[in-house]
Amino acid sequence: MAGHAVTSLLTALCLFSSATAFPYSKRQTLSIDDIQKQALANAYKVLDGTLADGMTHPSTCNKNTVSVRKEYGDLTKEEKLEYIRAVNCIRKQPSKLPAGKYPGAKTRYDDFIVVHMNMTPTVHSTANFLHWHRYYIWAYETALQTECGFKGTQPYWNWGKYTDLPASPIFDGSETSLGGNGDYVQHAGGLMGRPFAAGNGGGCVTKGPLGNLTISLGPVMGTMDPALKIKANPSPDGFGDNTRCLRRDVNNNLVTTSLKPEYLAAHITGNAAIGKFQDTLQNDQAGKMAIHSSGHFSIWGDPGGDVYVSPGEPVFWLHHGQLDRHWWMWTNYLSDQVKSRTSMYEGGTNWMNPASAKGKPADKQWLNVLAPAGQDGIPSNQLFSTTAGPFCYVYV
Ligand SMILES: [Cu+2]
Repeated sequence: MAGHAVTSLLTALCLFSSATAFPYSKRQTLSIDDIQKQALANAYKVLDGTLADGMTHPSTCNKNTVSVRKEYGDLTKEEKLEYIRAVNCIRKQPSKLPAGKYPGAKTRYDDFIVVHMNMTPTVHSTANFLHWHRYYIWAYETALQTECGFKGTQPYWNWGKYTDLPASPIFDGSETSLGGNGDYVQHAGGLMGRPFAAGNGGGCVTKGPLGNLTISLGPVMGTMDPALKIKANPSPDGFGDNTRCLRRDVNNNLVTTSLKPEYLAAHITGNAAIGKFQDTLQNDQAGKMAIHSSGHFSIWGDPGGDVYVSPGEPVFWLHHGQLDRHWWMWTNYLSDQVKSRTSMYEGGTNWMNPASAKGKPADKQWLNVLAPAGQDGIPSNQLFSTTAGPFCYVYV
């Protein structure tokens, strides 16, 4: 009897002191890891036909064939080296753009930058922002696979995972990183009217397997300290040849604020409509930098901090991979919402023109020379699911 009473008391104490150890479903707030787990479980249900999301899923995309995108730090050493090899390869392949039209486009990698520069006003703060970037990242992953024999999938950077970003597996400068931080140069912080502390970089990236990278396109909308005197492009549109080093100022200003796991989870659970979800993703919120910008400005530098030319930063693809995952989690984590969220579409068609036409789900999206054969001009409503239309992948 006494023993039972003691056990009950201990149980009661435990309930108060560590409620999270118990299935306290009503009070429990979902963590970002819970959201990821639920989203993946539902994505697999969609694939095996036990949960309808309103899309047609090709029979060629199933549990056995679906590809899996992983977090960079979760890749094995061999997987990291294979990704780095493929990135270095695409940076050496010839451009497929019309010769002479874009003098700064020297390689196949540059093609990805040019297309982004051309499309910037119509794919940011617009209805197709998430859709077009999903399609764009997939085209990059596909180019790595088909043009450089890449055997893996596009990795992502889980924003909240590294509280010391320069020391993370992505930026630590080791042979398995995507290059180190920029070398330290004295430079001012401050970012487009926001207070922003300068990090310990600011100079050229010289360490790591992607060290001594150069960039030729841009800048168009640079955000680094003008005192660094980053060379202006000979052409006002940024397409001229302006070969210079790639700079970074990888910093910890945002990884423990607007990119921390609790904040990301609250963003997903707190915004039920796509318009609100997109806007709060892209616009600063109550003194916190927007989540999308926070990823870019945690890397910063040139061209990483330039909205037009940012894909010239090799970690752009990991950041936007995570952005795509964030949307994928939001779409899929609630089984009774999967169908409605999969088709939600809202917003305008031109960032620079608030009076631009409303985007329609049937609007075609374009990748020009980046699209694999027969895969250009896909309507947004075929880009809603990562296992329909041209896609067949999930995130783990
Ligand atoms: Cu973009």
